[in-house]
Amino acid sequence: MPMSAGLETGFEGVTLFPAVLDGSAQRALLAELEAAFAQAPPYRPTMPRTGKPWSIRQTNLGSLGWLSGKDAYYYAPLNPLTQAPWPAIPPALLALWAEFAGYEAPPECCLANFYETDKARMGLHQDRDEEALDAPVLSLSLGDTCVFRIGGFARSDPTKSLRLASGDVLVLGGASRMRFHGVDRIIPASSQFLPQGGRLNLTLRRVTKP
Ligand code: MD3
Ligand code: FE
Repeated sequence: MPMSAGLETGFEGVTLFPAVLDGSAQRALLAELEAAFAQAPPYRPTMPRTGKPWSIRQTNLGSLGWLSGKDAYYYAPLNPLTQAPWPAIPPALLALWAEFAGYEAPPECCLANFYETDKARMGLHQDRDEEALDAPVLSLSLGDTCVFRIGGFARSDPTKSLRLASGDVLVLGGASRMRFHGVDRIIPASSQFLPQGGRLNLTLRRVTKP
């Protein structure tokens, strides 16, 4: 059971748990993540088909990585840049999943999104490449606050904005698992946590059916 109730967001199945990790827990986790990122360096993906570069960089941890291929998005057990398995998901992130996700099986993918400049954003999209759509998605934000947007089940449905700050956990499950969502912008210098500034998002997903 989560230690705090979490904030209702107005969307059933979408719960914000503010400041779950305090500064020292965030620093301990970041040290572990940096060791993992040295093994699997962040890269700039390109959009399938168009080849347009993303404004963010990405890498993965866990048994399956989420990748943007030439023709489609896909999950793969090896890092195509190194041919090595992705680094393990740190225990502190697995513990967040155990506490907040309420799912029978552990996450298989931790996608790390690096929003390094105030130009970095993520357009409205759905997460639909997973088989286990009954599992929630859990997101941990580190560094600068972002303006996150969540909408309905069609791109043109009305949306609402939420601010996600360093240490916040957002859980997206149930009927809301397939809602369109994205990141409009990063608020520069809103946190001192990351030495270079910017925002680091860790998204935990169950990919296969347990
Ligand atoms: C799924 N990342 O990696 S948090 C993504 O902040 C992604 O980097 C954003 O969207 C980020 O796919 C947002 C993850 C998230 C948030 C809301 C969702 C996943 C969601 C709502 C419904 C389904
Ligand atoms: Fe997403």
